[in-house]
Amino acid sequence: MPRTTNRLILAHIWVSVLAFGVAAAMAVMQALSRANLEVPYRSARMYYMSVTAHGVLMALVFTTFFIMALGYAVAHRENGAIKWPRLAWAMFGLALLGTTMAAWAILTFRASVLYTFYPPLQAHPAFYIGLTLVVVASWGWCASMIASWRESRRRNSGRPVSLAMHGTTANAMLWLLATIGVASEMLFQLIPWSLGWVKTIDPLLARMLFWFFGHPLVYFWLLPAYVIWYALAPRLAGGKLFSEPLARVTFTLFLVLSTPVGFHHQYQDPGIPAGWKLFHTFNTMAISFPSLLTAFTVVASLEIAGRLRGGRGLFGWIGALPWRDPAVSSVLLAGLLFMVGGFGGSINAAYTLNSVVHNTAWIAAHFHLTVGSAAALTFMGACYYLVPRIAGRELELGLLARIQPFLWFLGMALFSFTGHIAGLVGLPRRVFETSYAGAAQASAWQTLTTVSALGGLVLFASAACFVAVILGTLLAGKRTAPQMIEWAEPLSPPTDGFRAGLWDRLGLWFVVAVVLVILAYAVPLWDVLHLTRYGSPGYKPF
Ligand code: HAS
Ligand code: CU
Repeated sequence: MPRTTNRLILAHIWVSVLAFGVAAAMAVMQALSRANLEVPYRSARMYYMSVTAHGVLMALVFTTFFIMALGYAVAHRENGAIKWPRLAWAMFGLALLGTTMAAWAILTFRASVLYTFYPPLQAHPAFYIGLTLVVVASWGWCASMIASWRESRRRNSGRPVSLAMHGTTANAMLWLLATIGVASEMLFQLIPWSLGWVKTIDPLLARMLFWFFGHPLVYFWLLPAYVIWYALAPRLAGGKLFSEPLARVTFTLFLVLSTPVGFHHQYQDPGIPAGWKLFHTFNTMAISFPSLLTAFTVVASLEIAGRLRGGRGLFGWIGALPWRDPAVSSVLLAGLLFMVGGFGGSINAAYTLNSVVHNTAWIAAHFHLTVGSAAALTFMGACYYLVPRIAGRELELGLLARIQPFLWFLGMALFSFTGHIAGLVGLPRRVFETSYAGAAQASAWQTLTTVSALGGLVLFASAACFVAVILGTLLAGKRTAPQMIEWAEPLSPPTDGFRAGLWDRLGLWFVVAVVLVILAYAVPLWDVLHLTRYGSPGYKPF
């Protein structure tokens, strides 16, 4: 690999891992605070600053920088070079500048608006402008991915591009479509309002634009994890990918169906007719389907690996898998947690059940099993494989790397399973203290929040292991020659019928996705823009 591509990828990994470390430290304080334990400097002001920093740094910075790093590694593996390296570096600089601006605003208490930044809570303009810069930079990454995909198709003259490139490109296209929502919200609403150019803002319109972006955002996190589950994990586990065509279909379905579902975050919002909410519900049910396909294909691939390694009987193959390899155990454990988290997602998506769980601790528990486990744990495991290969160094602190995924699993189980139950008995999400001045009802969740806090401590131990291993490897690992990534072989090669595959034509499916988005959003957006609207001034409670 040319050194400049390696450096580019490692620069992204550095930002990603450092953001992760800071965000993990913030999380401990939050978990202890919600268990009503006295921690130094505990106050509502500190809590909401910390939750904002944790959400933004974990969900938006750690993930996005890792996803860009992985994308460049995939594109490099595909074509032997990445497209437009200068642009890639410029976009890295822009994303870093944006991150620094947003982080400054948050850490100086000027942007305690949480990672969804719902108005009328108002932040310093640097927060909105900073995040907008990160989004603009990510568009440069998307262009590079799509250009790499096109080049690979040209060079392969008709043969399909690698599955990893297919999945990464579907994700880049999905992201381009999704970010139209947040870019509009930033440019037409939040930035002019935070600068004082307009006095009021329409929260409903802002929420619609946010969730237009916010739901596909979750698949922007998930698809790189799926790239690793399909294209890397079967090989690392010692097996083959069960069905490559099914895997390709999965990524294409995500491109088509990820965006027209945003109202499942707004079931309880006024101003959106029930019929439109129902349409988004149907689409939500449809978007669960590619994850069910994934559960089937990935588990079948793992079974092949387990049996090739000598596993016998109905479940014997599970024990035969290489659980001691952290790049594999992280995928296995992330998948197990995602089974629970994904099932919870289907509950969220049902209107009547949503009214029980909306805005409760259940939701925070749901997304710690999805983005916090399916995506984050997979990314950490992938780092153990990628970083030594790209940096040309041996993995340091191997023992810590080996126990880290298990600690994460244990911590997340303690944190999230209790969170789900606490949500069902009524504990709201995003409250700073949960004793309600000793109200009788609050005793229902006191034990649960204590166990949850214990989970938070275990998670922190796991996070510390991860940061130590990666920084140790980058700074002190024994030098070796950089190595290429090796993708998993399919069980049977793509057939001729599939080669002409409709599912590979991502440009066409992008157009289908746009049409579906117009169907799902045009009328409700038009209504919000044309009916009588009420603006709100900004609020800064802290
Ligand atoms: Fe969600 C809220 C519905 C998936 C993230 N979600 C959130 C929020 C976040 C989030 C961050 O309908 C909170 C937003 C906020 O702050 O307000 N979600 C769903 C549905 C799915 C789903 C239907 N969510 C995700 C993923 C996320 C994510 C993925 C991040 C990466 N979610 C909702 C709804 C809400 C919501 C409502 C709004 C709630 C409210 O009221 O506010 C589906 O995509 C899930 C499908 C998944 C499955 C699981 C398949 C299982 C697999 C595992 C295979 C196992 C293996 C392991 C490989 C059906 C693939 C094998 C191991 C061995 C040992 C053999
Ligand atoms: Cu969603």
